Amino acid sequence: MKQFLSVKDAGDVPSLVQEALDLKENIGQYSDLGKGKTLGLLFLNPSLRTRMSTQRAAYNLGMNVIVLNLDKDSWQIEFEDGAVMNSTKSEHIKEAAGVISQYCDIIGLRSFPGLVDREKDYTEQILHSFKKYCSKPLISLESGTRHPLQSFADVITIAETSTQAKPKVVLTWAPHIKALPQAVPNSFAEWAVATGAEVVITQPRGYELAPEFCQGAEITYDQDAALAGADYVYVKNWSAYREYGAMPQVEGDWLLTSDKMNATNHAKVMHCLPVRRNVELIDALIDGPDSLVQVQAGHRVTAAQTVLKKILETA
Ligand code: AN0
Ligand code: CP
Repeated sequence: MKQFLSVKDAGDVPSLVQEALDLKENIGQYSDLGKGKTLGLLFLNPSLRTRMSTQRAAYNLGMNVIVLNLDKDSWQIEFEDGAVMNSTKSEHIKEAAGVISQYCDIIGLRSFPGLVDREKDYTEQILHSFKKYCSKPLISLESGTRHPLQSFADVITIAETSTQAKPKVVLTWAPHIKALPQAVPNSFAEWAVATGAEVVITQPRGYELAPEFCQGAEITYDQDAALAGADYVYVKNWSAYREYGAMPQVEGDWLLTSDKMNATNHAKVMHCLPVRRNVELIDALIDGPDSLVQVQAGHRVTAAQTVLKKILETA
């Protein structure tokens, strides 16, 4: 594996998931593989899970880790080629990426979308600038349009807990108080489809995801119909793609209830976290016996360690 920016870098997803489950059984098996190698984790936005799980995964492989909060602790970076840098941005990505590539053997980057300029977010300007100017393998720690390490952990979680070859996996929009990226649902949809699951996406009118991420999934505005017979219900809020970054008014009540869950096949409840309790998902479902949220978070280490191992083996 040369990079990990999307499901396209995963190869055959069911085999990669199996490799991850095998690695989980023997997490210390490759503790020397990354000896003498350094992972750089660069954050332009906050993180709990991604930061700690990827760091832990690197330690499990014997790597050193340097974490840098690029948004707070470093110079503000200019990403436009040809920019006249006479304002607040002190360093160009060309220099920064070249320097970081000398200090690190693998580089992880988190860069959330601005949710203002769809073109800028969906062409992945920041991620692609790093890719262009870094000379080392790049891992996405959530970019403008995708969160592949999260989605990989999610499909590992489904594979580990599923009793069916083709579970019904429902991705449902949930309420929130502020506009969130589409990265998690975009990414989850493409990974879940790649596992061969039956994938249904349900959202209110105005919240349709970009079609390129939903190929192979069924899409409905009817949450009840989507939930019928579901084996997994993945809950997530996102802002509008069409009216980019907006939060169009919603008809009906999209908050999942225990009553609504009665229509499912004793479905497991998933969320990538962080979750706003009783806004996005009710206490009873987060804390209930069918909640997988902690298992998903645990698998962030499995996912990151599998990706790092495969990159180290290729390098
Ligand atoms: C972010 C998002 O929705 O993309 C990160 C999730 C992993 N969530 C929030 O900002 C709450
Ligand atoms: N799920 C996830 O990526 O969490 P963090 O934003 O805390 O890393």
